[in-house]
Amino acid sequence: MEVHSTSLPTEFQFDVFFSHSWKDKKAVRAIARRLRGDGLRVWFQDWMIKPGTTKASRLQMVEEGLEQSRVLVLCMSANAFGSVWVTLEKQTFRFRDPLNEERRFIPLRLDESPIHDAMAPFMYINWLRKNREEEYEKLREICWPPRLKGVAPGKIAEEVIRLKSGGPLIAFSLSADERCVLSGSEDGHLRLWNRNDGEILFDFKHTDSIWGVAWGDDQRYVLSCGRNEIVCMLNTENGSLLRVFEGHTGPVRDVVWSINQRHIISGSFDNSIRVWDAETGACVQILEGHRRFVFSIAVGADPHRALSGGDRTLRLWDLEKGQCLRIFKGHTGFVYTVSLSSDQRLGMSGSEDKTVRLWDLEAGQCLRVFEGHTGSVWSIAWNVDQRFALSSSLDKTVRLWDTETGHCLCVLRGHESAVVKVLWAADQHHALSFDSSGEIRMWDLLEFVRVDVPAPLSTGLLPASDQVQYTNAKVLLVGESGVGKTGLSKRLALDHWQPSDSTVGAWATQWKLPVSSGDSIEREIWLWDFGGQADQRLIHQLYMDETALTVLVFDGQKEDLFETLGQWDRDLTRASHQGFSKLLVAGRVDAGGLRVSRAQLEAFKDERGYLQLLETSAKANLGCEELKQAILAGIRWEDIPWRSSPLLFKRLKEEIVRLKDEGRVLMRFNELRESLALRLSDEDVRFSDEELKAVVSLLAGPGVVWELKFGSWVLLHPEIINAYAQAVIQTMRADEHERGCLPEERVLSGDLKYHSSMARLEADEERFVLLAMHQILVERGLCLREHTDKGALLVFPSYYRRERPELVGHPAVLVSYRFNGFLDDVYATLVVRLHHTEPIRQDQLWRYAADFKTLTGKQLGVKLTRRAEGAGELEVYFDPMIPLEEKIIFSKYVHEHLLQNGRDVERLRHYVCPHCGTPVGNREVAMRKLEEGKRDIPCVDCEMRIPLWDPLEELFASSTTKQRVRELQEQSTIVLDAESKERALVGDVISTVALAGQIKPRVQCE
Ligand SMILES: Nc1nc2c(ncn2[C@@H]2O[C@H](COP(=O)(O)OP(=O)(O)OP(=O)(O)O)[C@@H](O)[C@H]2O)c(=O)[nH]1
Ligand SMILES: [Mg+2]
Repeated sequence: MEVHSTSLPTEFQFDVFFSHSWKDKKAVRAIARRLRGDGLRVWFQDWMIKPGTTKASRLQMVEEGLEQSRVLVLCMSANAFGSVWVTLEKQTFRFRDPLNEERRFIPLRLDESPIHDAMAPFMYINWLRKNREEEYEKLREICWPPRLKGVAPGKIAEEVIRLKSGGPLIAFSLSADERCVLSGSEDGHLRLWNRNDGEILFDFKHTDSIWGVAWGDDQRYVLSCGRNEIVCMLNTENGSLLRVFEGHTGPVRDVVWSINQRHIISGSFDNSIRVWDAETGACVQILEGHRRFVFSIAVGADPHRALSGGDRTLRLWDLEKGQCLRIFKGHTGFVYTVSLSSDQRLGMSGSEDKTVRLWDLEAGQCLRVFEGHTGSVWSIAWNVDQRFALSSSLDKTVRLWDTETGHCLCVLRGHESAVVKVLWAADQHHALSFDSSGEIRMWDLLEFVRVDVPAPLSTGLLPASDQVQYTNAKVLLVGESGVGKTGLSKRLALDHWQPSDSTVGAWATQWKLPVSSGDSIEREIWLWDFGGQADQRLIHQLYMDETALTVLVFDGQKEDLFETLGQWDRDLTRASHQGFSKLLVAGRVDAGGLRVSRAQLEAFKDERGYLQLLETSAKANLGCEELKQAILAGIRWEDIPWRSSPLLFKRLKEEIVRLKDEGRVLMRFNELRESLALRLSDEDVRFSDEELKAVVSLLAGPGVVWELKFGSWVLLHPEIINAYAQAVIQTMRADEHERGCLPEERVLSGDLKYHSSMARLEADEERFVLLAMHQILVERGLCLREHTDKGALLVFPSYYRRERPELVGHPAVLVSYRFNGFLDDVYATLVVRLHHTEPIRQDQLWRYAADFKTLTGKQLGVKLTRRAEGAGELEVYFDPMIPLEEKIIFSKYVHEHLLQNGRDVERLRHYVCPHCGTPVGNREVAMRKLEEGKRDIPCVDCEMRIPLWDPLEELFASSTTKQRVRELQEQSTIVLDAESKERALVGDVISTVALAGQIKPRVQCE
């Protein structure tokens, strides 16, 4: 908590002065820090007096400090009772003056040395005892200033109300006059409470859990929604049910009123948002786009706009046109809450990933990331002038943020359960927080949100002492194998040359930059060096999100250079969702210069939008400095959000990265904690398990480390998983029949074909990495586990090489899709997921084709064909005897899968003339006509009309089909989750046993 002393109207500038021997500095600093963290203004010599200050001014500063402090804490110890005692004792006089009622004096005993006679009469704080917490409370109570009296120490709460609810409360809303609270509970009670005395005004029992409640402005009507898939409108006078809004096909998570109260907007686990007419109850718009669960909706002054949060994205909607205007990506977990600024230019979101993000809605860009919570963020509230925001979390705290400086102004502690909801009171300086046990707390935040606290300009920020602002940019080095990427990245990050073996997986390191002048935001670069061998490219895509700049390195000696470069350029564009800067770099020029003309390369550079073309040699140190400068200049820092983080988080991150750079691969959480505690012991840095866990998960978001799902392991080098995955693929390729499968036992025991330059881990680490890799492959749906007599087999659909023979029984292609993306992945995951859906049985796998059977034994399937430039076409075919409904559900499932995993998806129906049986030749045109709303087209042969909008299309668009497909999707997700959990359990068991040292390194399969 950062308290700005200048803004406080008290007589004393400091609440407490620490008087101590310099030899006890370290111990005293820890106590001083804690008090400061609790909001007290502390005079501690080390913070107040800079090294190098002359003795005369030092004495004067001490004198002034004593004069301006209310409480003196005298730290007693052997050191203190030694030569400095006279000075220390002298400092106490003005505090011991009985006539001076305002000041207080309290000795604090640091060690067991006998207490000096002069101190004997005084009650003291005993810092020796085991129950130090109690002693700390005492100390804090004494130091607690009158300006905060009447307020529980450390809590700025003025008022606590407990609602007596049977089950946990999930949703809250406050009436406009702030007198009543509406709550929704897990056990289905919608209750209206009198906020003053907690009396229940009405209690309406729903059939299922209530997840969202909203109060109309005129206080006459309230809304509720929940697991039972409906939205209800009730009369607040008698709690009678006025209207039911039906249509969602999944639980409804959130509901809000539009600003003019004419519409109601609800967000559901059926992935859609519905807009309802409040008068008639009719659904006037269905907004689709979220790929999974909608958790939260926010509306502002413009009745046509809404912001929603769900799957890892936020979406901005035009409610009138039913269009998604913008998608915001960045969170690495579900988005549980969203909020709009009053001018509607900014958005804020809180997520499962424990961060709060600030978004520029017009530019579509994330501006800041606020770190500090150690649990999911559930609610966010913005004050009217948009400068301050509150966030509440599962970690039982509320944080107050200054959105301009990024500082966390205070942490409100006191709740004993997850804080579900936080709000500003109408006076804009009180906050109300609601926890799941039914406790409501009201906090006075006036001292933090006073309007006369000047808003610092965003340039020239003053850093708060316990917080940091930083930003990091991801720079990738990519290109063919052997072009000199690793050589260059060593040169860039470590400034030295060292010959290297071919990279297996990827290597990432942090490249620190000096703080640029003008602001206090630390800038850092993460440099990623990817192995260029073909087998690895697939896996690298996992790391390409949020790239700021890519360096495409090439070998100037290569024959078909432009073809290679073109391919890489396309892959890069495909892999990232956002734009990034690009540099084109020739490597190893000392070993031979360019074979093609520079002018040609310049033309390629300009055409494809590369910023610069550079010729380099890491070995001879040629062009490396230029490359460094080009990277620094090429990163668009203004497009990268900056992060505001507790200093503690930052320190922990740095030390974890250091451990990583030192070569640690795998650590148990406890081991990590101890090793960090040891490393940070000199700095007095203390941290809780929750804080460390939060830091680990913040690092796991962008893939810097991974948390294994078993045995509480932290993998410091996630790229090692790629290296092992590559070995799995190589092993499959080595099979002369390329059957696309491997015994699970072989994979888990590491009996694989490894690349010559890959250094395997020690056996006791390797088996956990193998388990984790196996789990990821299964969970991501890249492979199937098939049980056979000889044990489980891992089946990789995209590695089947047997050509499919011509189909018998003439199954007809119903629809095909053109799409872009990582074809192998999209295809493999589709086949695996289909395998896990109930109404379909897998039949045969072929080279890029998979046959399935329906429950009645009819054949259906998919076939992937590669087209030019890395695009693919997927055909969906059916036995003609399969009922239309089943065909549609299956093809819609495929459609949804491609939308979710591929890009530029185009659906092409195969129409056949119902009169003469001639297929429609130009499918693109037919689809375009259909989109334009044309109902039919003429047949080229018999010239009769071929209906475009037929029963099939109707079914395709129907909500029953959608719901059925979603059920199937959930089904496969459940199976995959269960498989993953099962693997995690295996991991846990092995991990526990290994810890007890009871088994030799050998992995059991089942
Ligand atoms: N002559 C010369 N050799 C270099 C230079 N940079 C790297 N090498 C050597 O060339 C070979 C390939 O270089 P790397 O940097 O490992 O190539 P890479 O692009 O990282 O290759 P992958 O990791 O396989 O994708 C290694 O033997 C390096 O030691 C250079 O500037 N000049
Ligand atoms: Mg390399």
